[in-house]
Amino acid sequence: MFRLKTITVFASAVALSATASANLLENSGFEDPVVADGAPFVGEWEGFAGGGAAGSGNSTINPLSGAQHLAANIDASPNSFAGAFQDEDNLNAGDIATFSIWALDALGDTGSGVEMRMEFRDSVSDTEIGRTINFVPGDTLPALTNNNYTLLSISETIPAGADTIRAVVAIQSFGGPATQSIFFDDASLTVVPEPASLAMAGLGALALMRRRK
Ligand SMILES: [Ca+2]
Ligand SMILES: [Ca+2]
Repeated sequence: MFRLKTITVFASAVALSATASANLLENSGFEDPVVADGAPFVGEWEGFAGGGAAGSGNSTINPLSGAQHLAANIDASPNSFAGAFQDEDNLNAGDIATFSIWALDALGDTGSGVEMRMEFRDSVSDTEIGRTINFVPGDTLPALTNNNYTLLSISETIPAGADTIRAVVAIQSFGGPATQSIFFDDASLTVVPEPASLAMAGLGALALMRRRK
């Protein structure tokens, strides 16, 4: 009898581990305006740009879905950058976060300056705890083309002390001046509970069952 209950608890823990959260990002398809109005950064995309004729914002030229996407553009000025980010708060350290977004190289001959990352922050002290490396298509991610959108995706465990993820996509010319135009659409940020907390939840349920037995 006891052995049967143990198997049941284990099976439920396995089922939980495969369940990711719903998409935590708002305006994930860029159908609503990308803003540039400062904090807060939760619930909306904040566009940013600097250097040369850089800019980012909504575009209707070639969306992956819906009527709009995010377009990030820079000219051949050195040290230019453009992109957008969004914060998601009330997260749990130890959970595994996955940030993904579809991207297309509108000019067909660049893309090396595209990057995506997650910045892990503490909302109380408003400081950065850490960040993923910059994931660059053609290096750690699939190279972009100008024909089809390519899915870019990164996963990392939320570090201790962090309760917020800043999901960032951008293009830049820090490696050398280059005119670039990248389209982004259908972003996603999901979390799955850390395996350790799942095991603890399973043990808790097991202890409860043993007490009731
Ligand atoms: Ca869209
Ligand atoms: Ca804002």
